[in-house]
Amino acid sequence: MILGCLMLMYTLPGWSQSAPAEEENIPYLVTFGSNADCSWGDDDFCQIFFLQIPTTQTEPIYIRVFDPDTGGELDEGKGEFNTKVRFSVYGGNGCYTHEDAKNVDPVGNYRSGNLLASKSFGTSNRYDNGWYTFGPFNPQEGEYVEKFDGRVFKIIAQGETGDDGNLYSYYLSTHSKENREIEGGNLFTFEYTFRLSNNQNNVSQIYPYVDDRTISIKISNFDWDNDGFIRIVSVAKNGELCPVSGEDNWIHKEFKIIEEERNTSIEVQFIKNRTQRINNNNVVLTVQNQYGEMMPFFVVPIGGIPVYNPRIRMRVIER
Ligand SMILES: [Ca+2]
Ligand SMILES: [Ca+2]
Ligand SMILES: [Ca+2]
Repeated sequence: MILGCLMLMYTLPGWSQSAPAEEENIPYLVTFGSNADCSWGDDDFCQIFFLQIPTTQTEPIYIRVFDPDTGGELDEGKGEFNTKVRFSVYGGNGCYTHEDAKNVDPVGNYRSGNLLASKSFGTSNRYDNGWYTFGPFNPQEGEYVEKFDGRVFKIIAQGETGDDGNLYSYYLSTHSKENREIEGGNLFTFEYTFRLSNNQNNVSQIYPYVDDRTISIKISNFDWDNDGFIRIVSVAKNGELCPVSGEDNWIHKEFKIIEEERNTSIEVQFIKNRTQRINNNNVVLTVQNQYGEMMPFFVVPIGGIPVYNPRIRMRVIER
């Protein structure tokens, strides 16, 4: 498989295997309790990440969750903290390949596969500013996926009760008490729900992967709250602007994809509003191809960070 080879070849040594990745410059993931108001920035109170483990990894793996409870200084309270969020780890057949697992909305059998571990975290603060570790898991417990030449696990964060925002992050590790990268490992999602920095000079970026069947992409963003700009960078796009959503609504924009952009990552940049300070801004982002299939965001960008090439752009104009 060409795709499999590409995905193996282009793992970036030293890039952090956390979600969000340090290099994405995004402070935290966010999932709200099930009674929250969507206008706070989470459209469905559910976040699904996949963990990609290369076949070369035979030692046990761990998925570590930073600040899994809701109630400390990081988290976003509405009135008193009363929120519970459950984290569940899945492996086995269908955990990734079942189509409901790749859907943007948590409907149908998105909890597909074998449930390997599950824990609900409330407001206790026992893990405030600290780590909870799921595992060890034998890599063989993941679902084998040929195009990754590896196995895939899934972790679902689901708001159970309450109306507060749980901020947290993940680290894929070879160690139960430390963050140690898995060589060639990666994490990806089809719907990225995260907190933007409060720093007005901040630029964050995430990296959807454009496969060889893609001729156009539709980028959707939710509850951007007019916080600056969203720009697209690729080998052929030099910061094309994506329209942004306001409060509690989705905005969509389609972009054509040319041959040179296939089998590369594109960069979606988030540039904070420099004139008006927007604090505690939670947003959701998805990318679909022309078939309406969701496209994955990898925390370690496949093929590396895309660099705009004016010659490719010129060839597009000449065509
Ligand atoms: Ca509350
Ligand atoms: Ca938290
Ligand atoms: Ca928002």
